[in-house]
Amino acid sequence: MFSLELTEEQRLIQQTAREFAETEIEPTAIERDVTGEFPYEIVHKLGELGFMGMMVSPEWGGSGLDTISYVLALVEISKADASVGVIMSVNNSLACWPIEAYGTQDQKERYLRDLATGRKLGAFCLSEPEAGSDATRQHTMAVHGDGGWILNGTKNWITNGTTADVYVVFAQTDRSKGHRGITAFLIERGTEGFVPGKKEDKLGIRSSDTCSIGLTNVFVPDANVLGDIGEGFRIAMNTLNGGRIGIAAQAVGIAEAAFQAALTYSQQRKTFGKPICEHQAIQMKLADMSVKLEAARLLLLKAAWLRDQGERYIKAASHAKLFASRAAVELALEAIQIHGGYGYVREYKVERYLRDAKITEIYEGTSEIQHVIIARELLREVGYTAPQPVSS
Ligand code: COS
Repeated sequence: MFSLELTEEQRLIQQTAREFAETEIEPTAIERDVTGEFPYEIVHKLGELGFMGMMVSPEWGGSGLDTISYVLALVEISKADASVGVIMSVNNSLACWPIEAYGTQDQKERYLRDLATGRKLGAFCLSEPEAGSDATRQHTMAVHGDGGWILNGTKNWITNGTTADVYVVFAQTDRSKGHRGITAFLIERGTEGFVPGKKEDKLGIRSSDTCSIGLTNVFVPDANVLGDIGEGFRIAMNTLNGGRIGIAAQAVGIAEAAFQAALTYSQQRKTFGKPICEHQAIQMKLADMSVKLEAARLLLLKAAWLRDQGERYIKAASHAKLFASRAAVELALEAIQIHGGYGYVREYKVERYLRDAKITEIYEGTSEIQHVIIARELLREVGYTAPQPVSS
């Protein structure tokens, strides 16, 4: 049965993440937002805490924890700095997970151990200039040659793009088979022809590192094919199902930060002779914000719980991502409104929450794609089948 009570271990993880986030991440978040500097030191420490491979088996250097522990930690980290949150989320959900789920023993030995302990950083390369939501339309081609594959193409919007050591890369190996002709590959940084572009200058999550990657005649040995030939799209989709829970956690973290900032400020700021928290207009806002935050948190925990139970969680993950990302944007906007003019300046943090929140409605499947996924799952649950076209 779904329970809201956290175990002793889950509470400890949450507390550890909260303390680390408050002391080591939050104090320098504004500075990183300005400079866009990648938080190497923090990521290194997250690795030491066991937060870079939280669900990976201890056999491979991971912490062997459940999804609930993972999201509890990710909420705390993202609350302090959503840029750090996405770095952690991509390494856990989009790099460690597919390698543990689909990798060979040799691949796990060569890559997973270092990724799970944070000694190395991972990235996930699915999107392309002309294949974002429509992820089956991969233009990157892989052609088999002597002992391996030659890859050519371009990948876009790659988180950890210039800083990662190991990249999970998707390419078309048989165009005639459509999405069943896509294969996943593991590529190491420094491989000849694999060239990360310049770091994107983004609206938010500014200290996370996002770039395009050019692939020109990149040789990938057969030993670095992840999963089976033609299994890539399935790997990508299954990876993103879990990734979306991570992004929902990031969004809940931002929403919580916005809410707390607004609640605190509303008790300090006075207008018309009393703290603004005593004005009904502000109380309405705070009440609405708290409802959305709690609803987002519950959807997040439900998705994580279903995953931990081994149940189908595709719809729940999309519910959580869709709702939490919208809540993060809405709460950040309201937090700015409650701060008035102060909310519009960097020093008061809430404007950063808005800039950081927006991307959660876009990456790992836009909100529009989450609607598509939810509707498909609903129809699947009722056993709907599309009517066959009538032949004339
Ligand atoms: N989980 C597991 N499998 C899934 C899946 C999911 N969420 N969604 C689709 N699949 C499977 C289907 O079952 C189908 O499998 P078969 O090979 O057995 O036929 C296959 O993938 C293709 O599915 P479909 O025909 O439905 O593909 P579509 O092109 O219609 O696209 C969506 C499906 C839109 C759901 C998919 O392309 C998607 O998720 N797009 C967003 C991608 C994304 O998140 N991009 C951001 C990149 S990471 S920043």
